[in-house]
Amino acid sequence: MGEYKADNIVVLEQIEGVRKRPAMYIGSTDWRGLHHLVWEILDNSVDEAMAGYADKIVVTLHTDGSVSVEDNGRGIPVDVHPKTGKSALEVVFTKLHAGGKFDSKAYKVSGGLHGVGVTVVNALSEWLVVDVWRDGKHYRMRFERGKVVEPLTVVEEGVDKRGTRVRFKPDPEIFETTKFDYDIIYDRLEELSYLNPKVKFILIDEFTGDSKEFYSEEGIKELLLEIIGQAKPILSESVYFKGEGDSPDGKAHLEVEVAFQYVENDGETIYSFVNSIRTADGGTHVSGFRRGLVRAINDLARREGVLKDKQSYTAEDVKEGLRAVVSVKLPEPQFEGQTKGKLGTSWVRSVVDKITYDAVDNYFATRTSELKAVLERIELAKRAREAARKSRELVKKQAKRAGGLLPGKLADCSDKNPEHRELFIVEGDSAGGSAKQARDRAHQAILPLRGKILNVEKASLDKILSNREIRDLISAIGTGIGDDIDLSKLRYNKIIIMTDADVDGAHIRTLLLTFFYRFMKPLVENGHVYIALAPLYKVEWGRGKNKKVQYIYSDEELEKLIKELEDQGIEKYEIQRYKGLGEMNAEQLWATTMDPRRRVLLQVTVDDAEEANEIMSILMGEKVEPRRKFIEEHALEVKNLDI
Ligand code: 0RA
Repeated sequence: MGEYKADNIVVLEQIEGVRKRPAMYIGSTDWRGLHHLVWEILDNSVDEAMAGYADKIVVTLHTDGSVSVEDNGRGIPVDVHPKTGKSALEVVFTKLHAGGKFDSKAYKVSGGLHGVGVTVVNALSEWLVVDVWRDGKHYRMRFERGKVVEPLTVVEEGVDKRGTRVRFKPDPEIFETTKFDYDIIYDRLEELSYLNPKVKFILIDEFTGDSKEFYSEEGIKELLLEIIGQAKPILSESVYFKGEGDSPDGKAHLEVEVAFQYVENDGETIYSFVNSIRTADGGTHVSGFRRGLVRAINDLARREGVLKDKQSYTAEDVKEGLRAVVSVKLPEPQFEGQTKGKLGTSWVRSVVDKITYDAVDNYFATRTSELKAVLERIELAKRAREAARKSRELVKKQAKRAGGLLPGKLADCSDKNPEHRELFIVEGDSAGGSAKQARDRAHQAILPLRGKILNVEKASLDKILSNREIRDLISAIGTGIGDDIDLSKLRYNKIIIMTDADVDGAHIRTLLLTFFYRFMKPLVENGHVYIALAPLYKVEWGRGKNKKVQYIYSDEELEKLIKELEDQGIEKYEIQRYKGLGEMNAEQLWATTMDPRRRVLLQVTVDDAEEANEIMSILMGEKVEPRRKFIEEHALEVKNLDI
């Protein structure tokens, strides 16, 4: 019995220790630490499912502030250890790093950010109740702040249900907040459903009555489809492979699972996981995948004769259009970085590299036409990158020439103070001509752009940058572009896009905005970019001294004015519809669109960079239809009216 007492003292001391320094075990006592408790409990049920014994996991947010996780697995063992007289269940919930079979690799694959054990959850809960259904019985045990308050008892016999339910209420003495967030748990379960295919995850919110089911038949292949979204794939189906390997010392085993695809859109997206935990900043598993892919692609391209012996594609070329999910499992992963979102375990890199190389090499060995499509995509990225670099250099060179050589078409203004200067970007030479006549020469500069040159359906980046008109624009603005942008060199305080109020005008305006967003974002962020609103109609009425003229900027406004006029008994009025800026004479253009006292300017802002980025990718995307539709619907929806 002495042994039993000593053991109990150790258990109580351990619980004390966890409650004294909770952050040591769960990272923090804020909302992050709070949700960590759920992940911890969830991990155990997921492990049971991964071992093939459970296929359903239900998470419930209860109105008493507790949360429960229930699975239909084998049920936590309840057999009593003869020496201590304690059940296996009690040991699992009261001893830190419970030894024996619960720690064995066969049962526990996780451990990483989580994996501190359910004892920690128990110690940090006001109360915790475990229900186990196995061997035809329903068992229950209850704890408070880590200590047993109701011993293991059989609540019911003759039941054929199997499984485990852990329900706990976080201790408000420990946590800054004890309110669980539906959305956070929702996201995690969705992610888990992709990482653990064929397992049904259910989330129930008893506060609202909401519930949600997550199920994936094909796992990360389906997650990859989510990531690809509307983008157009290059390969007829995504590449999928699995592999395993060992650490050099032979002590650790690694499992790798990858799905990838190439799409027509630019950029690279890789979702990566370690032991089912998202690694937002990648790490050695991701760099191993990239390296293996680049090596395989280069060797395949050489074999195909697409590359000569000495040529090769760089990682930069290979990543354009790449969409991938990389998931690895290994014991005791090391995490790095501020938010521990990066895998640091270095031997993982070479193992994933080799597995990737072999799998990609093998996959394309028999799929020549698919390989050719990918190589074409990569070649395109390489050329685009080279063209972009060349034109950046050209722009830089231009800017370096004494005072910067200004484009010939630019009708510059005379005031030297950039604060007072405005640049009008005008669509078409004829409107440009009127604008030059109409302007206030001291403060307003005019740069006419030939619309049809910009009006390309598939305006790829290199096309935009090698475009004469765009280069003129860059020279006129003076700041340079991209990472080298220097706002102190900005030659105009206001850059005003002045295009026709029709679909073509909207298209050109959108291309210009896309350009500003991609290459001169700080200009947008600092509110230097505007859209000039051109009138759609001119309405005239009255005679002689009573003659009245009003410019109208929308159809609703026109309807309103006509109603007003007719209400006033004015039967005779004349409506002129402007089809384009070119139709207006200089005087009219000044009065309606350029005179700072009368014009309507819309300031272009990027207050939500992510949202804007998404919009831009629709606009820049490969699919013409959604883009055209979007442009027509949203082109004039710009915030901040500056009249
Ligand atoms: C170890 C052995 C056995 C079941 C479990 C662990 C188990 C643990 C958890 C935690 C949450 N749900 C769980 N389900 C099962 C079973 C040993 C046996 O029956 O032979």
